[in-house]
Amino acid sequence: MFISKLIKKLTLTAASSLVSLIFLAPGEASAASLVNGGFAGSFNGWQTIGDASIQSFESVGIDPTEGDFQALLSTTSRTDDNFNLSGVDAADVSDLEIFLGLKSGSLDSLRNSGLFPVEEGTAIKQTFTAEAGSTLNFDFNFLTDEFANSADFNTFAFFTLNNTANKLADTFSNLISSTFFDQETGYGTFSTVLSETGTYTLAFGVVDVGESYATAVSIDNVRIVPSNVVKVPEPSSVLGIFECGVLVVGFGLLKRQQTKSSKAVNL
Ligand SMILES: [Ca+2]
Ligand SMILES: [Ca+2]
Repeated sequence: MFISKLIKKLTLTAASSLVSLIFLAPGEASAASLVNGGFAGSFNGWQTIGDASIQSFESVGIDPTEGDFQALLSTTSRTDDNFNLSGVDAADVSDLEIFLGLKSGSLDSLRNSGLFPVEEGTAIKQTFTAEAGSTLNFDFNFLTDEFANSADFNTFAFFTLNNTANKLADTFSNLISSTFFDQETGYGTFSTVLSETGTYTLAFGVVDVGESYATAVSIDNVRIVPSNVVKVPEPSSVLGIFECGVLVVGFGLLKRQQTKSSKAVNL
């Protein structure tokens, strides 16, 4: 009896080890939560193509919305003008589309006016996992030396989520004067709810159109806000139902949630 139990136990142990090995097999992509959404001095966690750099207020006169640094992506190659900041040329549109997992022509289809096609630009991307119902938020500032409402040179910034491209801003957006470029939108926040639990690839980019003037987008404070906010009962009803110890835990959670919420909207 003892022997058979021992054999059964050993078999189960071996089986569970095998399961562990299967799930931890090397080479498996193990996407994790989004990291370095504030671009804290580097592109750690992000992949880049083209003229992508980390910039501070001191370096470009654009105030990041989180911490001391932000990502700045531009449409410029080193021979274009003086705005190339990374020493890496902007990438040809076909290379950008491959990097972003987009079908050929996808970026040009976002350009809804004008004579000239999308030519080159810059993008960054990161793959992460998120729970259904969580909210993706990020801050962006579109900057350009192109003329406002430039139909033929309507350079633009965009983001992609799981290989679908969406325009963020172009020369028809509301622009104000800028210090580093001629005009900018100023930082705004984009938010979208992630409907499914799973793996997401998020990318940001900017492209020029024909011989348009230098354009850029700065990105900061990319963050995922979970939806699983624990609802804490009103203190009056808690007193009638729960022990004092539970009440203390409840208030602790409430305080944490409030801190989290205020962080999420504090731009
Ligand atoms: Ca930052
Ligand atoms: Ca260019």
